[in-house]
Amino acid sequence: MEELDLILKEGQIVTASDIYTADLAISDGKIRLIGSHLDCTAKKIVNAKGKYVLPGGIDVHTHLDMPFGGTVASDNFETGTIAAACGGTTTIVDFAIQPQGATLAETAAQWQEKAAGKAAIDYAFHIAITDMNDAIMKEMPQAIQSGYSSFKLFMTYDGFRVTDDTLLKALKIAKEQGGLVCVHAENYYIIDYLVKQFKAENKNEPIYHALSRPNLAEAEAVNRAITMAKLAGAPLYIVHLSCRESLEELKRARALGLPVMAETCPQYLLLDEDKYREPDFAGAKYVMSPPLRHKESLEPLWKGLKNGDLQAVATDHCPFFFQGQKEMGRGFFGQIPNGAPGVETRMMLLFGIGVSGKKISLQKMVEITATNPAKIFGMYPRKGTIAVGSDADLVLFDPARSLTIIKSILHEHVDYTPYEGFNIQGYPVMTIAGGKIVAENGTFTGKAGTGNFIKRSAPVLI
Ligand code: DUC
Ligand code: ZN
Ligand code: ZN
Repeated sequence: MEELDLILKEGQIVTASDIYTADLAISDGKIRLIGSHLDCTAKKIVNAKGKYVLPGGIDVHTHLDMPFGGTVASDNFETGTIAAACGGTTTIVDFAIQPQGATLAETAAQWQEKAAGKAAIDYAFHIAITDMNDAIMKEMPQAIQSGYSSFKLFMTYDGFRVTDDTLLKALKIAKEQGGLVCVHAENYYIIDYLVKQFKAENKNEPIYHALSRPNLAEAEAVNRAITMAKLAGAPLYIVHLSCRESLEELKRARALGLPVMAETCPQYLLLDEDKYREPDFAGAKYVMSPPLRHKESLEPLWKGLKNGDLQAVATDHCPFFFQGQKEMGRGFFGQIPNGAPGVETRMMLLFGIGVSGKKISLQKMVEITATNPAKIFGMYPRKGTIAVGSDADLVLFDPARSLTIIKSILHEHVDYTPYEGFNIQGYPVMTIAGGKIVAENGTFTGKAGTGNFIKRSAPVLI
């Protein structure tokens, strides 16, 4: 047998279905052996006793180096993936946003260039179609063949949004070609009307961002997207589902047996709209779309995860500096760049609050942070589980370590974290990506540029 690179001794291996004690051996970036008291040697041996060994996190919703709202998201593929690695995430699926007039191939090439030589962990791309026409529709099958098997369509945002007929056509093509359409579901007209009304009334503070995007504006669009998917006979994935009204629409669709899936994000599980009322314009830190919701939505979303109504937790990591970027909107909430950081904190929050707080089980955490994302986005079983032959992408959690999250311990290239002061029980003490230790105790030990592009296959519907 070839020489092994790394053995993790006596860790508690956690998958979406099991927890058991075993040794785990790695070589050439793959998991080679799992068993008790493996009788072999390796270049490096790690004592994993007392630690949980989880599949590395897969974050299927990031925006790195993205031009948006008159500025550019502040993490690039180097800083963003280093932050991800330090937080226990080993694969991201970022959004390649189609510039107006560009082909899908040009869009993909542009984002490949942003990531090449920079990414510290593996990466893939959804293509966000913002300028749909017949030629783009004809290009969708080729994009799917090339490993870009999911598309995002925005139902709101000037310059990005598509009309319902376009959504319907895209869903049909995706269905025929083994692709998946993801939607940002918010009703454009409700938001446009309310934003204009608040502006006319000189209501310019961050709280009006939330008030101009009510729960029903999301739930209506979720319902409409589900209707289109039903008409097309196509699967659908709803990104950043944020409130209980939308969850009700999702549950109704799934109860009918429709292949509709959705993610929520840590911010919708842990933060609420009171944040927009923080003094000195600090509420701008939380301006994102959809906005943070009333407290009433938090528990239903946790319950939705627990019960399997919601399939995944991603971050919508889209950081902008408070100083100089968020401040662009001091005079009017509509000019605050939409987005907040989160790629580094997702896994520690889900473990440290979700699992330790008994809101979800450890296996559920694996399911929603790795296994389901890998299945839905065509990477399973190469990724998303711990099995012989799978990529050696792992995160070790020490359940005994407690920590208060503060910006200075994080690597996200931005001047704040929405989770400042959050106390967590359990911490990702080691991240292994492609068989290499890339982070240890919050320090990056890997190398930028070693991440690989992952070509994705058709979705597995769950
Ligand atoms: N929402 C955000 O808050 N930022 C980026 C894009 C999005 O949909
Ligand atoms: Zn979105
Ligand atoms: Zn997004």
